[in-house]
Amino acid sequence: MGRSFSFLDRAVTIVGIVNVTPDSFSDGGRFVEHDTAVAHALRLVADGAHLIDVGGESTRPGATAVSPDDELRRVVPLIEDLASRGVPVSIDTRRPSVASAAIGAGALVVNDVTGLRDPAMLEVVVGAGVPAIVMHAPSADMTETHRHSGYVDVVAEVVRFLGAQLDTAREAGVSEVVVDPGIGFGKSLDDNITILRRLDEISNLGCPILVGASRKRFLGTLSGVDDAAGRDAASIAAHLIAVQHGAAAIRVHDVAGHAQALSVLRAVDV
Ligand code: PMM
Repeated sequence: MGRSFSFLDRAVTIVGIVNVTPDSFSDGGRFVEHDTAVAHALRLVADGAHLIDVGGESTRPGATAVSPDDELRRVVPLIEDLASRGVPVSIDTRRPSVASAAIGAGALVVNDVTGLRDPAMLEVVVGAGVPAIVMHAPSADMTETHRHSGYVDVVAEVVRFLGAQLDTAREAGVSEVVVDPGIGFGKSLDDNITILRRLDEISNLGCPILVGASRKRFLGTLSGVDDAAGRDAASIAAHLIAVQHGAAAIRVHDVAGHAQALSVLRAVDV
């Protein structure tokens, strides 16, 4: 189709989240049905999303495992539908087979929460010539990741991991890499705060940074809001801080709220 996506085309890329999982922690699995998911994605685009991140497997602590076939069944028809409407889509998956099918269906970006650890995933990304979001998680195994605690220096560890994955990706020929510190993935409240505070240190890697804090548990702890869907104001605060510290992309549920907040930031903070 000749379409492509680059994170370098605008100052801040707003990535809108569409989870087609029955157990997503933050939107309660409301978007499992195809038409509902399409309508929601189109709403996010109308609200100002530049990219729609489609995921078919929840990575939250204790989430039920999804078979590759189920993951494919959830994401492929949705991506086909969105791509046919000209909506730029990223695929949020850890599985090379799902990434490959999603690209075949029209996805323009691969978002891998295991940070391209799997050589087969690297091969898919290089073969398709698409940008990759490379996220830090302490382990490729999500149960292990959520059990992890205790960094000597969380930012140093995130920079070390992302730097190594970035070198590997560049050597393999990945066209564009976006790095992501993986807020909430095997990180304590203090770790998440430290990452936001010291995000500038990740900029030294010399590629765009994506931050995904939207509705996450640490924002519930900080704000006292138990219901994830009620944490949009806290999410906006976290993402504005991230942008001021160098983030070039934010992954969010409430696109309209973030677009509104960014318009103010853009006017004041050049
Ligand atoms: N967080 C979640 C899922 N995928 N991808 C990236 N790149 N960064 C993130 O922080 C991230 C992600 C979990 O949150 P969700 O259940 O709200 O999607």
